[in-house]
Amino acid sequence: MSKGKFIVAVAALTLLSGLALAQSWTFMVTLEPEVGASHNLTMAVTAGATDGYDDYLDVPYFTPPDGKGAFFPLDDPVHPAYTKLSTDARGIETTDYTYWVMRTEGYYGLDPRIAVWVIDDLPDSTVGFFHIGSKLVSHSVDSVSDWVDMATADTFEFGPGEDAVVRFTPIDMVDEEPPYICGFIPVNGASGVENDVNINFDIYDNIRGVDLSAVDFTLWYDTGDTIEDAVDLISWTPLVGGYRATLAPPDGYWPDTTGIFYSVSACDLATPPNCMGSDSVIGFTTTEVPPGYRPAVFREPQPAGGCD
Ligand SMILES: [Ca+2]
Ligand SMILES: [Ca+2]
Repeated sequence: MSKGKFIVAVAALTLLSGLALAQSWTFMVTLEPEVGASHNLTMAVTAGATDGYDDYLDVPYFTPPDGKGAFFPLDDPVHPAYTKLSTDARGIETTDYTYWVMRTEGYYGLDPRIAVWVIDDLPDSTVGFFHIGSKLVSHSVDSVSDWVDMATADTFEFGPGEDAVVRFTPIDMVDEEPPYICGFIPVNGASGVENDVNINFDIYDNIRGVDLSAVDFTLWYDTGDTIEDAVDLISWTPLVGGYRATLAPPDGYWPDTTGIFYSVSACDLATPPNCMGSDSVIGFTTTEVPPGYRPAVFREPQPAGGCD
């Protein structure tokens, strides 16, 4: 290897390790199950760690003689000896939430348990965001209904019989933009549109994706007729980052010389969802078809359907 290539290789390795380090972090939460009792639990993200037990990265927790403590529950069939951790390291995940469940044991008082942390110790916001909530011990993390932003408070109360749960949202998952719609065919305001053309449009959403179950679609004619349940007549074709909608005339042909209108809006799959602020309203007018005559097929040049 020439000296120049070597320097480039070293620079590339340094850059890569810097990126990996940027995503490695530890963060400690202290559980206080009753006045005067405190137990530190450390969550970590680092390359090479897994959801299971990792030698040298996870730290096992063993219940002390008095039976009072706190731990991260672990269910790892490969390492059945370890069911409780005091440091719980996970791998670097950029496209999904990571949850840490924190559980106390040996405390039977009815007062709330308290989780405490230092806001300044939270990993940099360029890494992601942290929320805390609670759930019944027997329930899954999906049952957490309220999440508190850990950058805005430094304590959290949870009840006897409950776990505290920390949720980490990697920065790549943060999505605050609603979907957008484009690629309308026929184009808005078109006239003389043949009576058998399909309606097409594209819905895109960056990051989390379009929630097809939340698409709001209404179809009506300038005769005053509204087509019931028209959204159910749409077929959806997946695109990169979205979907293409195709809607054939509900009765085979659009009515002649009629204004056809539809409105559409959508939300994404973020929690809470980002929804379009207003509906897109599109209209076109169909051509007249003399009885017994179908015009030769001639279509106006249409946009390809992209959004650029
Ligand atoms: Ca682990
Ligand atoms: Ca979005």
